[in-house]
Amino acid sequence: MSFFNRSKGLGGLLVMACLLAGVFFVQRQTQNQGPQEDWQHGAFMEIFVRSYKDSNGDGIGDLKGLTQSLDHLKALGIKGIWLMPITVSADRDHGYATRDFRNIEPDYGTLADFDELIQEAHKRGIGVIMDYVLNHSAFQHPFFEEALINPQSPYRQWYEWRNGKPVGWDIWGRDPWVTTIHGSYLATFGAPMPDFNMRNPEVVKYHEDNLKFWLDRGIDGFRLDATPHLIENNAKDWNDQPESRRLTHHFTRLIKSYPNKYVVCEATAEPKVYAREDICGGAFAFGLENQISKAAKGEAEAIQKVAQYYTQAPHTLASFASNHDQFAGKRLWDQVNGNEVQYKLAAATYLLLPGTPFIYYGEEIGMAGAKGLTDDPFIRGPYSWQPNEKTAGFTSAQPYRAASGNVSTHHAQGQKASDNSLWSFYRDMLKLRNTRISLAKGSYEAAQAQGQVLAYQRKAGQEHSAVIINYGKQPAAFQLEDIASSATLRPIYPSKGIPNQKGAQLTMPAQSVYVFAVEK
Ligand SMILES: [Ca+2]
Ligand SMILES: [Ca+2]
Repeated sequence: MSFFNRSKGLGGLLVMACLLAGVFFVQRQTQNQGPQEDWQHGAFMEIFVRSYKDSNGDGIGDLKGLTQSLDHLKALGIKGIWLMPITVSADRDHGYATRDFRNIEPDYGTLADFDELIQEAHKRGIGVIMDYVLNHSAFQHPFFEEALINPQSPYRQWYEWRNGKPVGWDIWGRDPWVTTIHGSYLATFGAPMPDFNMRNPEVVKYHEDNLKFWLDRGIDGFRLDATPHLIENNAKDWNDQPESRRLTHHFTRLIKSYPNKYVVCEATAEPKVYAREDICGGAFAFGLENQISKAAKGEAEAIQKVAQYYTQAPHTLASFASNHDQFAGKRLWDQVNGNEVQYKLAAATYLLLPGTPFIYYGEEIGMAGAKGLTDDPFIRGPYSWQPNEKTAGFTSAQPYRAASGNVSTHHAQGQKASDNSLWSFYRDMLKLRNTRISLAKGSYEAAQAQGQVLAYQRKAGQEHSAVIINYGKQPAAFQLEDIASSATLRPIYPSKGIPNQKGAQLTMPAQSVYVFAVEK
């Protein structure tokens, strides 16, 4: 715009400006051409860039490495990618301690690498969302550093400073107030990550501008971190305050003022509420994940809960079996102690249900936790590309973190070469989702849980699918409810169907998954 104004009335220059603007516009259009509308129904892959693929031999994963891996993700049937924080961080690890909200973590590459990733993902019909941390910055963010040393600084009002030290606070067993020589500041997630003062309109504006910065560059949406913690009222009322819900909606509305954008919130307090369109429009289904692995082990009560879940929950929830946080459980491999039959049952459970499924990187190849590590690093290890105990095929050098405990047996190379592998199973489940609209975004009806058998039906337009999963170690006689006697059940997965099936009456083989097209 400024270029155009300056050139006004200058004949040849104006023509050149228009030409340049035209080129720029075309370029921008191509870059912003996002994925198809249905991408928001998944499946997504949650990716920790630091641990995914190293392209330059420094032992740390980076954006170029991920860009080079897009065909690998596409082959699985992935529609979206969630990038854990890729902005400049002080932690140089998970990335949630942000130092610069508008630049790429130097370990990961440059803004040009980001642009290339978005472009290449879009070419493959894959959308990309990134983590955005509203609640706090890094202690080393320049604004906080200024507020810390100078109580007169305007940035003092950008954070939660008190002259004295508030008393009586307890957030998850910890006092969130940190004392300094110039008063104390609030840090819900620990001293290195001071909370912003989200009542300050300047802070809200700052976040709006940062979000727009990435949206204008072509990002397809955001995973908003810790949204129930945006605003604290007092020592007792700090979690999920009405002000935090309103503010979450404010940012969500801004993001969705751009076409075809997706937002998913981390709201452990009330996922079903945050999934509503008037708050976030998407939220992780915390609480469902441990029922999924229990169901996979055949626990009848968990199977009941899984069957009921989406009868009472918005379909805008996002389901998962595990993620990057230990509080959501270990890697699925470690949850089921390497039992691949149970592993597949767990995967089928959440990949075919309503809600947008999020696969945690490495889950699709049966990756175990990192060798010899504990806590969060245990579940955030380098991706197992090849059976190499040292590098895992993740890097040509020494990886920054130990490889997975089962890298020699479970790696992308081997998993993709076998028809019976976990990877092939995930691919088949995603193919069902990607080819049957009823499974991607249809209704959820006739939910049944009988003993260790779960069944439900999903409809979209004329398409009608029935999913039956037997978690038990014995075959089970089963009758699908609400199927017209004139209807036929055409096997979709596996294509052979069930022996001796009579309409809706069937005997489910032990520990099996079946999907049928219900046809008139
Ligand atoms: Ca690297
Ligand atoms: Ca806060």
